[in-house]
Amino acid sequence: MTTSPAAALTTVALAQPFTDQKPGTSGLRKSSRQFQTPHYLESFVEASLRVVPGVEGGILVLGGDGRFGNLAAIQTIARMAAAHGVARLITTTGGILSTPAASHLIRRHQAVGGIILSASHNPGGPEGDFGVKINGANGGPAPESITDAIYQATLTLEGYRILEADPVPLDQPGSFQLGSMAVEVIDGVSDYGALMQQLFDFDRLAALLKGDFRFAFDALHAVTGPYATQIFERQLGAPAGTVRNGVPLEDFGGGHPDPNLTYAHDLAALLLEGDAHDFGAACDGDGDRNMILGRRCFVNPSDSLAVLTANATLAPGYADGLAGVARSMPTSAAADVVAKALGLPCFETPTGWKFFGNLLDAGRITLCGEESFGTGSNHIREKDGLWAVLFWLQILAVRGCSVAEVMADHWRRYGRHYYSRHDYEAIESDAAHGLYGRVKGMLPSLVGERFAGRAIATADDFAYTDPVDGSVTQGQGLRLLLDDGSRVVLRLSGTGTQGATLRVYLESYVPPSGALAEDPQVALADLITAIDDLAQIKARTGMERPTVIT
Ligand code: VG1
Ligand code: CO
Repeated sequence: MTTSPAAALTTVALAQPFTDQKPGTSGLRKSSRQFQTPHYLESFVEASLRVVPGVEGGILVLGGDGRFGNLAAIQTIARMAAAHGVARLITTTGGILSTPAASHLIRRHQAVGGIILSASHNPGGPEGDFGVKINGANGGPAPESITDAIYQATLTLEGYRILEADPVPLDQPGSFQLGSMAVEVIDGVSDYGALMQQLFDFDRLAALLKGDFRFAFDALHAVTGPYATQIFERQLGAPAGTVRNGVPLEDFGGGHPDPNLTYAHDLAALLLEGDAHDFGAACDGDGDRNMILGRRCFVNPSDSLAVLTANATLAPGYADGLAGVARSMPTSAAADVVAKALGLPCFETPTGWKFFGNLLDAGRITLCGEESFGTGSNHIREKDGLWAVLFWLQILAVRGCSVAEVMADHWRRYGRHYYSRHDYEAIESDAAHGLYGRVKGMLPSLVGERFAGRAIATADDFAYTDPVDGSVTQGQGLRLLLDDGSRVVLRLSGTGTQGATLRVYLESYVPPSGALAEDPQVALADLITAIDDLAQIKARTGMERPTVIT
């Protein structure tokens, strides 16, 4: 054990508080440039350390996705944690810690919470984005009561406390002392691999991956590289090279670490335009998202949640069945249909993983997911990219069929929810809010009106009452529910950092007897045209087409 010499406690005064540190859908996310502003990171961390219960004398988990700014921020936060009386700080070699692995560490070590440095799927580097996410003792994203209190604290912050000390070496595991705080540097990968081994049948998966099944995993030069290499190649014996772009880079190799058809185009092309692979998957910057591809087959994330729900008992960790499922409001109702058939409770929450926390803690759900490539379960309190990939491998191994066959069989049984999300990114902020405000104002007059050949049955701004603690969250998205069960939802993103991002969610259900093999953009064409007419999207954004279509 080494003791850092010259450890002295300092209070740094702020000339004035920062007024823009309100966390969005998932933590505080800003440009790297903004985070380089002197005292900017420290302000948000100080507020968080004051607000999160139990920090003094407690255990804290700290790590990030390896992007530009990660290592420097870890050193700063470690010294601040020491100044706030944290008893033990758990951090990782190279500062590499995925969001799901952080959630697991918090729970395993009964920490009071964790600080995860990531702007998730946003690009990194000096010209990219940085972010800070605060998680609570259950391992999940802090609820709004906490993030609101943190924001309030930043608004009146007079200064912050920090220990002056040498940096903690992060190049290998070890134990250190920072003032009176113990620092443990651990390998962030092994605990997570062990957890996965409890949930899935690794012998069966190894047999699949060592056989002639061809799998390509793209880590997009983000945090899952070391985890995927450890689990797929070392633990399960997949051929070397199965994991692509597996070395985390500060700027993700200049890419956009967002596992969708636009930003993970190399993998998408490999699976959708070629026949050399049976299965493809990718995760995002911080490892909580997943994209699933089969040979010439893209699995929509809403469908993925439904398939996992329908096949859950094939995985050892879920062999006893599920307590219930939940999905975020804009996620398609594909999982609802499965839940109904299985007699399971099904919940609809606002966008953002923090809203699943209470349901998971109360044991009311086992699986949950979002249309934005997020799927997870009660094994932790975050969505979990590699978990979802392993779950799919488990299903394919047990059923012995292709991804396309799993999907076709699923739709034949439950019907198909044609679904797409159209994102209009980096719109000028006033234009986006003008568009959104106008539709919001129109809602009361829309009920009963015609829309894409159907009638509008409900038009509202989604509000949610948490069934566990009764808290109410309003303003979560404009919904047009049509009389045939189709719907269109509009939301403004809470994670973007440039201008505003409008998300348009489109959904239409076809029963098992209907046409199940259409192109979703064709099946949804009338809804796409109708919402553009109603919301004047092209005219008001000046954009001919969405930036990203999922
Ligand atoms: C987006 C997604 C949302 C997700 C959030 C955080 O939020 O739509 O479903 O929970 O990102 O994801 P928004 O407000 O931009 O729509 V992340 O992966 O991996 O921090
Ligand atoms: Co993420």
